[in-house]
Amino acid sequence: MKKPEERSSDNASIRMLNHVLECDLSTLWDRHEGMEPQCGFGSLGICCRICMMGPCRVDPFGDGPSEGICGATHDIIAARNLVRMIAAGAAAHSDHGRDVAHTLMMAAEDESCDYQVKDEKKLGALAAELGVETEGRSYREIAKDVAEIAFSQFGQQHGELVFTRRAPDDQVKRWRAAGVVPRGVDREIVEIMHRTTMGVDNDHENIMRQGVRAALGDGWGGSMIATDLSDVLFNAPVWLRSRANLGILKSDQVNIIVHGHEPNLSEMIVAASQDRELVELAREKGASGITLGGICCTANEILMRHGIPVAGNFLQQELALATGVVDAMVVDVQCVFPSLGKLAKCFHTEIISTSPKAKFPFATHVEFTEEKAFQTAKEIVRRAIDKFPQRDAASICVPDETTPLVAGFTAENIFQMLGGHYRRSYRPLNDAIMTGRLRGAAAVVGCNNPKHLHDYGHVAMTKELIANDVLVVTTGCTAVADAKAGLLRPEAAEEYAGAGLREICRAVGAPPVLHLGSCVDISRILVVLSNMVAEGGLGESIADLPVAGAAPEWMSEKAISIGFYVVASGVYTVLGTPLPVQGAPGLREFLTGGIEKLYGGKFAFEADPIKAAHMMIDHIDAKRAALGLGGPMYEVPYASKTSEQVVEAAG
Ligand code: NFS
Ligand code: SF4
Repeated sequence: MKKPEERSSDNASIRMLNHVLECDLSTLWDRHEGMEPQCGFGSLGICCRICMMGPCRVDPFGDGPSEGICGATHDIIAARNLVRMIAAGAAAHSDHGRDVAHTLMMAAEDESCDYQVKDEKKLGALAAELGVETEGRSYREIAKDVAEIAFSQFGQQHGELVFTRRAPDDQVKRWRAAGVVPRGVDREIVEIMHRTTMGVDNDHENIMRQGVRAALGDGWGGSMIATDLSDVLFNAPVWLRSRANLGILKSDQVNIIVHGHEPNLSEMIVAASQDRELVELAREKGASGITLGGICCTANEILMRHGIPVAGNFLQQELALATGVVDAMVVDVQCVFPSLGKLAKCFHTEIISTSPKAKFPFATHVEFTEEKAFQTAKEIVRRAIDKFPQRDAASICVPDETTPLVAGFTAENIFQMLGGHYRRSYRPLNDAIMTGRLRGAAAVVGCNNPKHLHDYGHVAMTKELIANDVLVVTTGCTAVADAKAGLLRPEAAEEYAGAGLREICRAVGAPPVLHLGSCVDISRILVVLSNMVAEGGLGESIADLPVAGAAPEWMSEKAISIGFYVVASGVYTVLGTPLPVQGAPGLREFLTGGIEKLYGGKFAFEADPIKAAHMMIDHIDAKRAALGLGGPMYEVPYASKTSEQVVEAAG
């Protein structure tokens, strides 16, 4: 069995892993080790369960069967499996977006609704973009029209998703040429399911085309709607300070963890946890107050908008329970382990499921409806308070670790930061890249996965990039990993960044790693990239920018959908675990090579985060060279081969 230090690189998690060992509790790491060796056919993507003539598996070495019973080859089998994963990921993000659109509609129609439009400025900007009449109309009327347009994007049968207009013309031209501009969010997902059923689409490149189309419908559709409408309802984030890691839990307070994804629920729990009457009730039960913390992307949602501290990321969900001080863990949808209920039985903790879409073993179900949102949120908080006196003092173990952080960056406020108060445009950012003060920018995002040392990939890669004057933007569980490692503090620039990035961070007081929110907020990154192209001087499309992306520890189907919309938007993207295409040589070649001709981006696979960071920097330098830009302004630790070419190109 692996030692705690071989499972996690995060001190609080190591402490908790020692504690669970002492208490003889099992976690996903034990289950992961018990699963080894994992199925080779599945890992390589060459097991097919699409019809019941099978299941079939084809031989990766050429000794056994080279075709399924129907004649499907390695490439066909792997491509069908992969696009079905895209369909699931895109569906998850988009259903989240649909729920937010539903809430906006309710807020618009019902004055007494618990949700109301909080950010009228963002609503106005969206209305203008979508061509909604604002003159002489109430914000409710405007919100109704905006929600109606958002709804229409899901079921639309033809045309182009409205937010694809945000992309640079050159990128849209590529999509049109390839026939992948998404028509409707749902339509593209359904078409994947049709095309991958037995005996339909049997050309791996053509199958991938539909995968790209559905993924673009996620990034420039479902996820973008989720982000923009959440901003309208709950306020666009502003930079703020908070803290991260399990040490935010307080032994003398009622601790509630919200875990999952949709802000509809978590926003109301935030309000309920601050309700006077409930705080008073907590005091009556002997607690000194109520602490709320988040896990997974819901953590990022309430961090970004309220500064609520983050308890941890994906692989810490069981460890949080093992502290013995969590009175209730409230879950909605996505990334929630079905193991939680059983583990919680060893403690006083109540697991409360809330979504009709997601029920869990040994959990109490308190159904959350938008119509009775605040009332239900209060009931949930009350349940947590009632649990507080039942804690078992002997089983409590709360690690001290918490790290301060700065979060709350958006496509709208990022340029304010980089431009300062007097230059509110993307010009300073582009100029910094053009002069080489910044070598480029990178997005490091995604999950945790027990196949990798917990958090190590995120943190090591991020440090290597900023040391080389690459500005990093982050979301999701990477953002939480970077926060815990102290990389979201402005001081991190002094400690870890190269001279160029350090200068910029000093001038504006920003951290070298910018937290842009949850995973649906990767749509913010798409907008940032489009704005950089529009600002001028860095080429005609996103594919020309000296930028790269990575998901060092990804695990979710959602991450696959993200990977595809990012690659199809022109970004070179390095994944820590390969896509399940390693047993399908033609498909693998296409995704790591040929796909670039169509969209400008492609995939690479590299488990070592430092090597992966260097691949990203090589790519950034090659893009600089292609733009005729010189090398980095200051000396950097990693000089890519391309850097010499960059210097030559600049004469
Ligand atoms: Ni993203 Fe968020 Fe985390 Fe991965 Fe899960 S929480 S939507 S999928 S594990 S980054
Ligand atoms: Fe086998 Fe073909 Fe059926 Fe897949 S679709 S299970 S390869 S027969």
